[in-house]
Amino acid sequence: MAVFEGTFVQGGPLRIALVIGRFNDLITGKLLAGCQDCLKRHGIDVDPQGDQVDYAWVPGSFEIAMVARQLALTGRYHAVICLGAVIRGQTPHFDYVASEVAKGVAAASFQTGVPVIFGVLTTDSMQQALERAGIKSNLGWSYAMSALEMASLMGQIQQLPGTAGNGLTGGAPASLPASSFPVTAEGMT
Ligand code: INI
Repeated sequence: MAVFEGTFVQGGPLRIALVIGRFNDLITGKLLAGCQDCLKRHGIDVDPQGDQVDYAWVPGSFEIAMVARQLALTGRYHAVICLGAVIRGQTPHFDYVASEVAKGVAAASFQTGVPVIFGVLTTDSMQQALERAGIKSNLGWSYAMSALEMASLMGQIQQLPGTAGNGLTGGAPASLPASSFPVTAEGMT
C-alpha cells in the first residue's frame, strides 16, 4: 500500500488562479502580498502577464466561490486560492457572508476535483484581521503553501490507475471527453 503526501517541489510548471475580494481590501491586499511572496519564493512567476498565475477580483467574499468554481471548471489550474476578509461587527452581513463563502468554496472543490483553498479570514475585529494579515503573521503565505501541497497531493492521486483526473497532472488523458470530467458544469446542482 502507499502513503500519499504533497511536496513543495513542483514536478512541472504549476498554474494557479487567485480569487480576491475587494471588500476589506486593506486586509485582502496584505493576504495577496503574502500569498505572492510564498509562490514567488517557490519558483512561481506571479506576474499577471506571465503563464502561471491568473487573478480575479470580486466585490466581496460572497462572490468568491462562484468565480472560483468557474475558474476550476476550466481545467486550466492545478489549484485555486480564495482570499477574503469577513469581519464581524461591521455589519449583520457577517454570518450570511461567512457561512456562504465557506460552503461555496468547499463545494467548488468537491464539484471540480481541483483544490480550492479557503483563504478567507473570519474575525471578530479589524485588529484580529490585521494580526493575521501581516502584523503578527501573514496567513496569505500559509494559504499559498496549502495550494502547493494540495496541487502536489492531487497530482499524485490522479496518477493512480483508473483515476479520472482533470487532465492536468497525468491522471487522465488530456483528450478525455468533457463528459468524463468528475463533474461537469451541466452535471452540477
Ligand atoms: N464582504 C466581505 O468580503 N467581508 C465582509 O465583512 C462583508 N460584510 O461584512 O458585509 C462583505 N460583504 C459584501 C458581500 O461579500 C457581497 O459582496 C455583497 O453583499 C454583494 O453581494
